[in-house]
Amino acid sequence: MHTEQLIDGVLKGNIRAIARLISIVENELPEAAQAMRSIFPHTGNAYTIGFTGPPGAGKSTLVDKVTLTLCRQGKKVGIVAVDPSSPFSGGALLGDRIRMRDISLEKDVFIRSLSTRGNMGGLSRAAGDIAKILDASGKDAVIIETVGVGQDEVDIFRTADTSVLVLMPGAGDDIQSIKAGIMEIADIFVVNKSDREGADGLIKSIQQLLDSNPNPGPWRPPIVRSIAVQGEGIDELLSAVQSHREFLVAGGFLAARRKERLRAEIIRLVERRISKLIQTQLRHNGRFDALMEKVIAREEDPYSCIDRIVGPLEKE
Ligand SMILES: Nc1nc2c(ncn2[C@@H]2O[C@H](COP(=O)(O)OP(=O)(O)O)[C@@H](O)[C@H]2O)c(=O)[nH]1
Ligand SMILES: [Mg+2]
Repeated sequence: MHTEQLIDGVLKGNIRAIARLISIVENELPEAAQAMRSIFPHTGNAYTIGFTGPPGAGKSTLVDKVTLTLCRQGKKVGIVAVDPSSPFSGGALLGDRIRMRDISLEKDVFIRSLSTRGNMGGLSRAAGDIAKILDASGKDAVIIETVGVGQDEVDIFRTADTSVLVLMPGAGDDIQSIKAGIMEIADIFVVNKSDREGADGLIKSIQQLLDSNPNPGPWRPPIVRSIAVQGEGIDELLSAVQSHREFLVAGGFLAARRKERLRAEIIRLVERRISKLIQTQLRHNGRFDALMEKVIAREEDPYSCIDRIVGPLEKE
């Protein structure tokens, strides 16, 4: 399939074309950059919802039910599930697949699971690109599920229009164990597994945390109680997402958020390219090794060594 045809298929929502383009981008094949360029003008229409939280909190189950509800409303949904702890064909993802079976059969849903494959730095970029592809393919909503553990996952979580943090009662120190950074960017809290003991206590501690914020923003994150396995709380969650969306649009925050996101993405790409450039240049002409020898012999210090490497770039 030619790239042009492929793009055409993606824009029409063709499942095979979407899958093909995703693997091209994931594997960083030569045609990936041009393809991403071509689809970019067609992005920006889907609403992006991020789900994160500790493993086992019920994110996949919630995403499953939320997707089902959205599908019943006639919406098209794309899902990117990022789980760095399990390889692509691993047990956890297989479990996710099985649980998501009832929705993947419905047309207009596209699910893609991603694992790190040893490349942490590339994960957020891949997830972001896949979200863009799903957006361009005409999905109304793109859902990104990540495990809230590392910086990469926080970066992915940040790419959402609405960020949902899923917690459950009885997970040790409760919210103390969750990264502070993640608490701060959550737009909606979900206390899942409310059928278990401790849900009220967890809600109270989230409330206390929100109350203790010295600089509360104009949006007070609501706390939704759910029992995902029984489908309880899904409508409440979706209406909380809707309210947040309306809040963002009315205040002009959605455009601001998306602008900030693009800015950060461009900066990341520039950094990546510059860093690649420097690495290949250093490796190729052997100058770095020569400089290193001088530093080791104390004929040159590391700081002037850096000047010698970066200096020529700064002159441009
Ligand atoms: N008791 C109870 N179990 C749940 C609930 N939601 C999910 N589970 C179960 O918790 C386990 C982990 O759920 P999963 O959605 O895979 O969590 P994830 O790791 O956050 O994606 C599964 O066995 C689910 O069936 C709930 O509300 N109550
Ligand atoms: Mg999951």
